[in-house]
Amino acid sequence: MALLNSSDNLFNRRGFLKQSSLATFATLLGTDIVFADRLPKHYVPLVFETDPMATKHKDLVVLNNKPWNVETPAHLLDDDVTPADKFFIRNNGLAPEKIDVASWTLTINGESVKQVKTYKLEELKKRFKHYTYQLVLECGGNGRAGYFPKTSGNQWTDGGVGCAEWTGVRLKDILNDVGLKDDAVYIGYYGKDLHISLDPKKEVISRGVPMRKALEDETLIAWAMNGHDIPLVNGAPLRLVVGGWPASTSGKWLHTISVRNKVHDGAKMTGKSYKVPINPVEPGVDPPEDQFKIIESMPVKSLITYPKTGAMLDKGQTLSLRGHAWAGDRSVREVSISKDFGATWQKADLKPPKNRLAWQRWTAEVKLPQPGYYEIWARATDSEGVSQPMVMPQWNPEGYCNNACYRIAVKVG
Ligand SMILES: Nc1nc2c(c(=O)[nH]1)N[C@H]1C(S)=C(S)[C@@H](COP(=O)(O)O)O[C@H]1N2
Ligand SMILES: [Mo]
Repeated sequence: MALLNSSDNLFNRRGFLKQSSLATFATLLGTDIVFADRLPKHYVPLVFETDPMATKHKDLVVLNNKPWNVETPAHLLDDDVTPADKFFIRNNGLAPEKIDVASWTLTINGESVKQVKTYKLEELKKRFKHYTYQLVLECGGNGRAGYFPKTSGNQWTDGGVGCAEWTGVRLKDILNDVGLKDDAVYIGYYGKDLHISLDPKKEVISRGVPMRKALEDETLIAWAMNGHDIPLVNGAPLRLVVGGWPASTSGKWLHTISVRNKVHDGAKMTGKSYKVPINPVEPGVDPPEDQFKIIESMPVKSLITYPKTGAMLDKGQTLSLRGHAWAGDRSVREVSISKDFGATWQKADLKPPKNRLAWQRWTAEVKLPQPGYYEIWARATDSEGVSQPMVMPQWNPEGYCNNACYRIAVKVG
């Protein structure tokens, strides 16, 4: 699917498909392209042009299609549970073209397993108890567009987040079945996507979490999203789901989990990826690598999902607002709304989460005194008393964890 527009890497200098690209296509297709030698210049076989957006809501916003990075406008995140067609996409490479569910396996290996074990997907479903949780996945780079100075990477505004209902087995049940050595400290995942260069030896992304997070009840190896197969672009047929942490830890197209005796050192665990400076830096300052730490739980955040920004109200009409709030590993204690640029705040009605690590619904009724322009700001506070910043939070060179208050514009006629 996502091979569309990766063409720069596919062709040789004369514009014909490289031998290596042809070999990759054959592997992905599970068969040869007959007449491959007659393909026109710069021609990508149709089967690889399938658009992942075909399965998504038409108003999702494509930030990048090479690889696919697609966000959800806030007003489309209004459902209690995010439907699959409104769930954001963040690919670092090229999604596998073909997945064979019947032969799909999960291998557990690494320095810290007592034995290497491989399970067929069917076996996982049969042998272990099933669990369903609503879990928030938020890209570590969500909100990046709000940082000044600008940081490089996909310019996510607010829509790199969703809370779907995931069904699968607990990672801890599988690890328990495999047997761990005492020195296990971290897990790392491996998925079946392909590096954007099409070099099969290059890893796309292979991240992980410390054992304490891996062994939480809600950390799932999931095959279903909202009661249906996971969409291919979101990681079918099997993915890791780690709620509350950067969604980069939730490996898609999962085939292997390694249990490590050190911090996992796969692609995007090293360098500055998904890390922030240990000590706050002045905006624009990029310290050396050894002064960075890995992002763990995501910060408290909220969205106004109704109405959409730009709403028009009649004079005297009460503004009915709603949205969601979430706080990484924590819960949300309070959501407050301001109609006067933060001078005064009114408490919203806040529901408890469906389960730990799910987002929480909030609603509020706001009276607007007279015709004119207003801004409505929403601010959540987590269970430890930490609130969202009004404007830009601590700047960091990679542009992660922007949890500034969400705002909408409203006019009363
Ligand atoms: N195999 C694999 N897993 C992956 C990725 C990827 O590119 N390849 N992207 C990660 C990142 S950075 C994010 S934010 C989430 C996005 O999940 P989604 O596309 O289902 O929204 O998947 C994570 N898991
Ligand atoms: Mo991400």
